Amino acid sequence: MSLWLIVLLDDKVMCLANNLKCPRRHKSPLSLRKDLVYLARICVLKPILTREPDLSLNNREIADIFERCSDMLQIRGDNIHRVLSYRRAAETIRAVPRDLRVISAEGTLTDLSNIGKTIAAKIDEMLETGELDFYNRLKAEIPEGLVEIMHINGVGPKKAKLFWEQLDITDVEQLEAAAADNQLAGLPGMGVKSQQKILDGIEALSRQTGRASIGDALPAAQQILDLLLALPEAQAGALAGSIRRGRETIGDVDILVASDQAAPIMDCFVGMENVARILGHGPTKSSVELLSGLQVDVRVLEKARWGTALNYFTGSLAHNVKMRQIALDQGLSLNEHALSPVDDNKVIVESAPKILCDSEEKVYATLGMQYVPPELREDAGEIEAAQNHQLPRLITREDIVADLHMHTTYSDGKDSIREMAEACIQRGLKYIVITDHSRSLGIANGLTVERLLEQVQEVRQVNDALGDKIQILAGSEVDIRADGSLDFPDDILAGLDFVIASLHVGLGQKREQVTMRLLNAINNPHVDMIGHPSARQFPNREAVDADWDIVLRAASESNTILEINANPLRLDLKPELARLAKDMGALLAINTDAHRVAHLDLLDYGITNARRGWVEARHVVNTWSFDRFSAWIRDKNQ
Ligand code: DGT
Ligand code: CA
Ligand code: CA
Ligand code: ZN
Repeated sequence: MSLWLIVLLDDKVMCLANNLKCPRRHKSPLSLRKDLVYLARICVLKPILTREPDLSLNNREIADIFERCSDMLQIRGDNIHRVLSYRRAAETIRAVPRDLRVISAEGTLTDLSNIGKTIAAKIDEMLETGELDFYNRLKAEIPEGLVEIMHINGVGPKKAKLFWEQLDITDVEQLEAAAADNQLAGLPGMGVKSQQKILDGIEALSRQTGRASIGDALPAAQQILDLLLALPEAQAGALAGSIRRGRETIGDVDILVASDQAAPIMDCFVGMENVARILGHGPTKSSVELLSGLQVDVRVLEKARWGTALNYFTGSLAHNVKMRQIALDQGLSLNEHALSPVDDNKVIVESAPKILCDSEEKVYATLGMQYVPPELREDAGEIEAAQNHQLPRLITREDIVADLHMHTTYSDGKDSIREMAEACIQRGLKYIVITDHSRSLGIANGLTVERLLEQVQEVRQVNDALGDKIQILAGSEVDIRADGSLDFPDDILAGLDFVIASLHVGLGQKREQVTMRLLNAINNPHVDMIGHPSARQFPNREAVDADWDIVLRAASESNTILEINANPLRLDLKPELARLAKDMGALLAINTDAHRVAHLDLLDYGITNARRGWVEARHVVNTWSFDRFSAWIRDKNQ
């Protein structure tokens, strides 16, 4: 800890001593002063950060506890707002890029969204004692095993409570035994069918590998939607739920179809070849599990109610709850069927005509709001922005004219420079950078200096051969080594058009070390972009632990681009960090990191991810013309 602080301070002292050669190229004396204030703050906080022994819980553990509190409150039957307040706090905490210990020491916990005084006090309690009294009391009241039970498909909070109260069931094993013994079927609201469904749910639980990546779920979902839309009875159809909002991982796929005749659509759906088991087959709603393990729900509804239904089933739950409140404030009850006038006691007036919405636009317009793109519907400020007609103009596929990160047969790619370039021409790109791996990445066939220089020659040749159709630049994806140094010497980097620095090794290092490595790369004047900055990979590789607040700000200060890697197994920067980065004035780029021609089509996942981070075209450099981009790199590399 102290070591890198001194390194940083030295850096600043150099800035002060020699304004001409500031290694971080501070834009102004003012921003330099801000840095110093910031560092002073960190120094004051240092004793807190290095306190030992450390009882306090980390961000993830605190989020987990809040989530369990939320589940237990829901089982107890508490008010939905209270249930959601803990769930939202957990989500916020999972997304904050900074250490809660630091934020707490600053006294700014309540500046975080969804963290009020009560939650903040509970965070402080966990940081100080490593425990939460509120959670301990809940555990004494409600057996913890019920939380797992409630997440079984076909159970939910109400039934978990029922089984506990009626049969004293407190864990999954007991539930399975009771179901096998036919004890559940006789309970109120239960039957043989729902009992079997729970047994299936328990079996699914044991097979479950967690949530699906959007890269696996989206093609499968789109195929089913296309199949259903081809039926003559289908009038319209859409994906809903988390997959429509573009979340990185998908719990289950939700599909809506508008039709007057639901039966043929239900039959077609449950009869598909790739169905492993039918979880439910009702008149207007069915669920299946595909052979891949993915679960899919299809609902059929009237076209006249399309807007309210699509809005409801797109979610998120937190977005819906706020929408319903806004409607109530205007004397309307909003659900999936309609907007219905209510009386002063918020009871629906049956005699009053309901407002049917056949489009989502109509739902939002009726409530006096701007249409909210699905990617933003997470109750992260979009509701208020839509009410004030101040939503951002999110980036689209059409804005992108370049790809700054791709591999070829020189390292671990499968196609040649020319094949990649021609495929990019077909996709309408105006310029690209070839960026193979550097030498120390042996497993990725990283390039030696000699082979890199050879490759630069070939890039120039292909560029000449393809003329005006596309501009091809010569670059490298240089490894940030475990000690923070870069894998090619500066004079080699200086000879390239564009340099990406990326973390591939030493990903389990401590926060201070990882932060120091990223800062080193960012502060190297030859580095133009940090590739997939957090190095996360679904499903298994967690993001590195870094002080993102410092890293993003350093990138912004030094004009180093931060990548949004479009590969659905990466999606890195994640949306929350992309949003923070652009708010800090950092430049972003959305790239495919293609290792073969087909990967170039993964760009849309990156666009969706950027949109979830509220990113607009003006924040993204590969929307720039080639002239603007080449002027920028010339300027930056001087
Ligand atoms: P997932 O499947 O875990 O990736 O996430 P979602 O958002 O797709 O959640 P899911 O499949 O449980 O439900 C789809 C949408 O339906 C959800 O985003 C909001 C809506 N929804 C589900 N349950 C409720 C509810 O109890 N109240 C309200 N207002 N909306 C709900
Ligand atoms: Ca879902
Ligand atoms: Ca669902
Ligand atoms: Zn790469």
